[in-house]
Amino acid sequence: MKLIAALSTAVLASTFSSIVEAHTYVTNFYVNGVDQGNDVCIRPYFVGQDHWKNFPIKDVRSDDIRCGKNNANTAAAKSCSVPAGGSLTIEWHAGSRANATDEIIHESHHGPCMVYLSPAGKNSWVKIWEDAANTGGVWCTDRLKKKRGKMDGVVVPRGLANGKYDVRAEIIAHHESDANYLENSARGAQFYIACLSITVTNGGSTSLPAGVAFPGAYKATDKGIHYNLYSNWPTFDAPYTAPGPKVWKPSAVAATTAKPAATTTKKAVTTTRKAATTRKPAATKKPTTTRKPTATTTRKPATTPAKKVIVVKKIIKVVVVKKAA
Ligand SMILES: [Cu+2]
Repeated sequence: MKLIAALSTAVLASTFSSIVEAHTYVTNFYVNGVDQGNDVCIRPYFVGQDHWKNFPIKDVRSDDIRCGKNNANTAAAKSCSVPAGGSLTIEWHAGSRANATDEIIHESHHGPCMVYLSPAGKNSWVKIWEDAANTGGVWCTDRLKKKRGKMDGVVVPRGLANGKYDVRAEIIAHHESDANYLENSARGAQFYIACLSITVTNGGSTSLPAGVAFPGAYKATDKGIHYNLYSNWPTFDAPYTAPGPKVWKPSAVAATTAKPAATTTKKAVTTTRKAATTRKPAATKKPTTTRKPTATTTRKPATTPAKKVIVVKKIIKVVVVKKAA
């Protein structure tokens, strides 16, 4: 019995290996370039008789589109600490990471890569990074193969509030997405997904904006999903637009960190009062145009400190003169 079981798994493994190695999954996760260990902080992939961990998800209406097969509401055993502003590197493989010639993802699999962030367990995903460029028919998947599977360039926004977050990393393979999955479930776009757990430290006061839900964010008919990779080979349908929301630009973060600028404007207001007699003519002309006010408010802080210095210098001089006297 044991022998038969061993034989059957061996046969299964050998028949599956060629298909299995065509796909991709995440094995490792790095924080600021430091490998956190095999499978660490990654939701464990589901493995079943008819599903291997590198298998794609295809139905965007399924809960599986959130974090992979049967993983919508699971959690990683550990959450990795990442300082706000720190970098995340997500390493993908088709088969074994120990195999130096692992193909990472099959050469037929071309498509974009995306990374989303959500407060832990909230299913409110904000896209923080994407590589959807397909210049000359070279996609993120092709670049990934050259980098030995390392999806890099992902940064946790500076100023993001401390706390636990879920990271959703995704690759879409378009080699069969000229077909719409809803019309032909044997084909369609293939989604490779991994969810990671991170704990942000050294953060600021910026919370994530409202995100999108999975399922919900994608439709099988989205232009970046039902997409014909071969229509204009090798230039493809450039420019390609990835599905989902646009990448969140942490300009919101810059705005919160720029608070000191807001306080200097207040000071500028008080100094303008003093200077009101000399500048009034210019001030009355300016309101007619709509754009100038921003220009004037930004310029004012630059001139006021200098003026203040002069005033302070004068005061000091007076004090010095008085003391000397
Ligand atoms: Cu595949």
